[in-house]
Amino acid sequence: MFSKDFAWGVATSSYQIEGNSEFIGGGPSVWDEFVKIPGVIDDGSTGDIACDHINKYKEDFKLMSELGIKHYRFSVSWAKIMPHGVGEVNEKAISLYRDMIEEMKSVGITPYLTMFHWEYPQELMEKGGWLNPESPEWFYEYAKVIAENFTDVCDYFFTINEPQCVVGLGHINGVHAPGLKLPKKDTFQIAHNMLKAHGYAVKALRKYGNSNTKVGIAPTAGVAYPYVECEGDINAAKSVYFGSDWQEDIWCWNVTWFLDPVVFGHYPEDAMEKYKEFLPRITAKDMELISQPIDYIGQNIYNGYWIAEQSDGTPRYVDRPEDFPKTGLDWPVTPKCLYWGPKFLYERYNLPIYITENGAAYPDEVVEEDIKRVHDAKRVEFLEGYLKQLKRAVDDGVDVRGYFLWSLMDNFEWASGYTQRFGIIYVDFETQERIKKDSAYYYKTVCESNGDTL
Ligand code: IFM
Repeated sequence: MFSKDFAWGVATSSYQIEGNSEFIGGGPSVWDEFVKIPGVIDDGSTGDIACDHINKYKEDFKLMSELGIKHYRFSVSWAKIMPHGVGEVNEKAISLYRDMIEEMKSVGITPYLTMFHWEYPQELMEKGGWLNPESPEWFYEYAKVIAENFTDVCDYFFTINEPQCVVGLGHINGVHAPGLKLPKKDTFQIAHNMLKAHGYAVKALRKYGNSNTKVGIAPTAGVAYPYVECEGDINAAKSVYFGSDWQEDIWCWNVTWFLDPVVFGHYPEDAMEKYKEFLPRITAKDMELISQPIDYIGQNIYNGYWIAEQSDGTPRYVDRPEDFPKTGLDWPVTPKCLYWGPKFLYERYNLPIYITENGAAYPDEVVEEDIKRVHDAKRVEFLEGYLKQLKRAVDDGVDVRGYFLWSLMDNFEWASGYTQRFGIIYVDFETQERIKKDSAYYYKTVCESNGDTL
C-alpha cells in the first residue's frame, strides 16, 4: 500500500512548456540557440511558444486540480532568472515563478522545483559551459538566488535533471544543446563539474534556505532487471545495473557514476580503474563537496533491459523479440523496471526515492464525441502496468515517496520537437487548446484512490 502522504504528481520543464515571452526577459539559453540550427529538431520547431504556459499556467493548474493531482515537479530556467548566468538577477522571472508557485498552492498543489532542466545560459556557454573549471561556482551563484527567492514558498528541490542526458546527448553525440561531440576526457570533466555544481546547490539551499528545505538530484538510466525472477538472474541484473560495463561510445548512461559520489562520496572503483585514462583531477575536497547530505534521490525511469545469469555466473544481455511492445519513441515497454529499479536503488543507497519521471509517448488523435476526447488506450495500459510494479516495490518495503508522471501535457520533446506526445493532456499547438486524454481520467482514479485501484 502507498503511504497516505504518497506524492502522486506530474512533471514538466521550463523550456518544454513555458514559451519565451518577451515581457519576462532573461537571456538566451543553449536551447534557444541550438534550435536555430537547421535540421537539429525533427519538425524544425522551437520552444519559443511551446504550450504558452507562461500565459496559461492558471488554467493548467486548474486542470491539474480537476484531475486530483496534488504534486507538481516543474523547473525554472537559469537563463531566464540570470540573463548572463551570473550577476544580474531578472526580477520579472522571479516574480513570474513565485506567482506560479503561489497559484499552484492556491489550488492545493505542492511544488517540487527542479533548478536545472537544461536551460544553460548561452553567455556562460560561450565561456566554455560545463567544461569551464568555474562552472560549479557559477551554479552556486544561481542556486543561492534560488534559495533566497523560493525556499519561503517551496520545500522540495531537485538540483539537476538527468545529468546523463546533458553529458551524453549534449556533449557526446550532440543531438541536444549545445550540440557538441567532445572527446571522452572532456565529457568526464563535464560530469565531474556538474556533480560539483550539484554539491554547491545543496550547500546553497542549506545555507540560504530554511529548516523545511529538502533537496535531492534527479538522474536517469535504463534499469537492468532479471529475465527470470530467480536468484541468479536477480544478482546478475544488479551487478550490471551497478557495474561498469557501459556503452563504449556513450559511457554516461549509468547509475553509479552519478549517484555513488553523491551518496557515498566516491566514484565506483571498478569504473575509476576502467576509465582512468579519461578522468579529470579528482580531489578529496571535490568529493566532500559532491557528497553533501541530501534528503532523497530522484530517478527518472522509463524502461529497462533483461539480464540473465550464464552458467559460468557472468551476466548475459537477453535480446527482446522483434514484436516486443514499444512506445512512440521506440522505447521498450518494460513495466518491471518500476519494481526492480527502485528496489535495487533503495538496497544500494538506502535513501527515500522519488520517481521523478516516468511516462510514454504515443501518437494521439482527437475525436469529437460528447466532448473532444483522446482515447490513448496504450498509455493507460502502460501506466497501469508500470504503476502496479511500483506498488509491488512499495509493498516490498521500498521507501518510495512519490511518482511524477511525465508529462502533465504534450510539449516540446527536444530533438523530436512536437512529433512526440508524452502528455496526459493533449495540447493543440495551433490553438493552445487543452484536451484531457483518457489517461488523464485514468490517472485521476489512481491519485484519488492513493493507488488502491491498481
Ligand atoms: O522530455 C524528456 C524530459 O525533458 C527529460 N526526461 C525524458 C523526457 C522524455 O524524453
